[in-house]
Amino acid sequence: MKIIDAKVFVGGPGKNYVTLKVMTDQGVYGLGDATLNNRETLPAAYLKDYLIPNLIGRDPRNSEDIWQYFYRGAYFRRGPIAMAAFGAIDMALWDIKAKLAGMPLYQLFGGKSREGALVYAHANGADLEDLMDSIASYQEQGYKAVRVQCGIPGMPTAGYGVADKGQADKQFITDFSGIRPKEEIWDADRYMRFMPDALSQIRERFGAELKILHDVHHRLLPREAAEFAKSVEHVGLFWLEDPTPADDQDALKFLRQHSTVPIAIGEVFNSIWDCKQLIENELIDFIRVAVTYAGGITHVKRIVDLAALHHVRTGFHGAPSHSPLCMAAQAHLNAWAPNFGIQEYLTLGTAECDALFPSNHRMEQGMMMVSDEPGLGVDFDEAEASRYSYKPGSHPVVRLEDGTLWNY
Ligand code: CS2
Ligand code: MG
Repeated sequence: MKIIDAKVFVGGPGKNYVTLKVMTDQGVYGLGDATLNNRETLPAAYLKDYLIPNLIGRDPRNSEDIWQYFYRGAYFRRGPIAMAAFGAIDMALWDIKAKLAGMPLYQLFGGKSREGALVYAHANGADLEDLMDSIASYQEQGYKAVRVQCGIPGMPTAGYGVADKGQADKQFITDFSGIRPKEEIWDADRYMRFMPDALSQIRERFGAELKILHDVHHRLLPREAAEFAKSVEHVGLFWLEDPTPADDQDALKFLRQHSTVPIAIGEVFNSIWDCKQLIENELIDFIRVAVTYAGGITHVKRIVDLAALHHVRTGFHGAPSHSPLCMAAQAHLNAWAPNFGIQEYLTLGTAECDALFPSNHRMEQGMMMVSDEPGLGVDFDEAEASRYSYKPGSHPVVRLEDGTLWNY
């Protein structure tokens, strides 16, 4: 069996999905995702200029050897662009393998460990009142877990993950007004004064059952993060996400000495080497890698297995920018992983997106139900794809009030 061709498509409804289609001489094809948010053209170029010419002619069933060939063959290790491109090929090859077996992908990992995967939605508000309404609306839709982000009084710009007043139901995706990032202001003091009490009020209003998550988005210093974590312990958070940038993995030891709040880190990591120390030293409780950004199923499954040895559960990244193909790969891992924790979920569900990526993956009462179709269980409509093209966009950058550059 041989790979005879592969094509890359860039575009989508309000997003720049990078979709890879790998064709074989037996008519079976596989789909993979290389959507690196805000840098989409780069994995697409890597795929077109280097990887696809070296993929044609290979046996698609040898996904491990093909992964090693590209990873080791690059000589220069890791990096989000390369790992997203390898990830797309890897996903497509697992899709082909499972289609050949006539089984949904999770069967090749060891079958189902659960019927549905718990997901969390994104509630937000320009102020606490808006945020409370947003949480209530997700609860009414059946969500059992909600990430809560709130505008901070006195802070000149809204803050990470927060929409304008009354706009909380708008999904946060890239700003497509141009390639030059907007700027936001961060003020740790105002945040530390406001957010712990806001979280207490949310717990009081919604009661013990709601799983509450909060994302600091890499903005605190290690000492501030430890103080913050300590001050929200009584809230009983499901997790506190990215309290510090985590480039300095040792810094998390300090936080751990001061608080038992569950910590989730990893959405910016792209290999097992980025999280090995955090996992082996049991400094985190949830690993947040995405199948696309971290080299595909072959590599992420290794991370999940390492995490399982250290009581670290999964909480795969699933921001609005993630393609339904990445979400499907994660749905199959979620169905199997003995150490599954939760899944961030925002991608599926718009009519245009469903038309581009038809699938039977579905949401039921705050749980993601995996498709039983052979393979990843997602198709790609090329006629729909021809309606979309690449749109330049960017994440904001963040500064302190005096102009110092900070972490988005
Ligand atoms: C985030 C993301 O989903 C999350 O938890 O932190 O929204 C992140 O900002 C984006 O994925 C960046 O591309
Ligand atoms: Mg995050």
